[in-house]
Amino acid sequence: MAKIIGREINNIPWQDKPEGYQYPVWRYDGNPIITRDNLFFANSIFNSAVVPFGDGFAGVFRVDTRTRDQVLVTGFSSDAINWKLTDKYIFDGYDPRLCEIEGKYYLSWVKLTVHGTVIGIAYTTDFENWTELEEAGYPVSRNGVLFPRKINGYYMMMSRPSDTGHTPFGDIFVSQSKDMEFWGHHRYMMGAYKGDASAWQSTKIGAGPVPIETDEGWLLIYHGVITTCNGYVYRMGCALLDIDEPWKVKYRTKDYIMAPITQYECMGDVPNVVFPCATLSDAATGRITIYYGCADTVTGMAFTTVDELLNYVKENSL
Ligand code: BMA
Repeated sequence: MAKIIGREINNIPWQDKPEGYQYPVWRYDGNPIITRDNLFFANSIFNSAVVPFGDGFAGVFRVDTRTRDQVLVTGFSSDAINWKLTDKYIFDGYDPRLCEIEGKYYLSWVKLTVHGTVIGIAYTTDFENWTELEEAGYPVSRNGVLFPRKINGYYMMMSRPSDTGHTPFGDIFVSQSKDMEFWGHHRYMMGAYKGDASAWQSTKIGAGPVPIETDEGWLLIYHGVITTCNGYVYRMGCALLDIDEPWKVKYRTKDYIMAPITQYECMGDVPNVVFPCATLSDAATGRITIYYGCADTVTGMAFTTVDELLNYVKENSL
């Protein structure tokens, strides 16, 4: 078994892979786990981030309100399936990721400014009080995702330079910082794949959850987009990155690992979207639970293991 380097989470949500199921990621049979019914002012609650916190779990949730404002709220859970969301907005914006580094929980998200979207960064230790840091770079950028430890003395963050619209292009870059304030040493990591060999990721890609450290490298789950007659379709892939120079991609899935196929992934405010923003992973068992937005409307959960993903990416690599 490949090893996850990280904490044990013995109460990680889990269901075994269904008998006869052929693919590396399978859905929770109680999906969706979060809907607009979780908050009276919500139009939709999706693309959200969770982490272990105390004896349970905490999260930052993307809520599009009933005025269609985009805000982030906190939430708490003892089992990581049933969530109690607060009605306090912590920031405007969308697509939060949460990353624990040296006892602080860092939030990176798509912050809205008059000049376009930027990567906002803030941290908390208690999910009550937040300290906002300098924005990481200038507009327009999205999908800012931190690595969970310093690498060779640098904090590292992936991001995806964008435009002010629905961005018909997009590649992943890695930036480095000594202090979480000044970012530089930018490196290209990987881009949309031009060609039929892997058309599901031919328009744009973006980092998903915080990467998982393994004894074989960083395991990254990301989203890939294709343009169809009916608009964009968002699917999930994964890649294995070099442990010391994570802009070096060792393997990357040719086939996707998950696509919108259920009713709650294919119907909603934006149909045909699965958008992963967080995982929980258990170093003892290799289990990984993925949290993902479904059709920009509700939040779902899916399961895999470190071996399922590593075997799949090696056997199906571009
Ligand atoms: C992206 C982001 C995501 C969203 C996706 C599909 O550009 O805005 O929040 O899930 O589009 O609409």
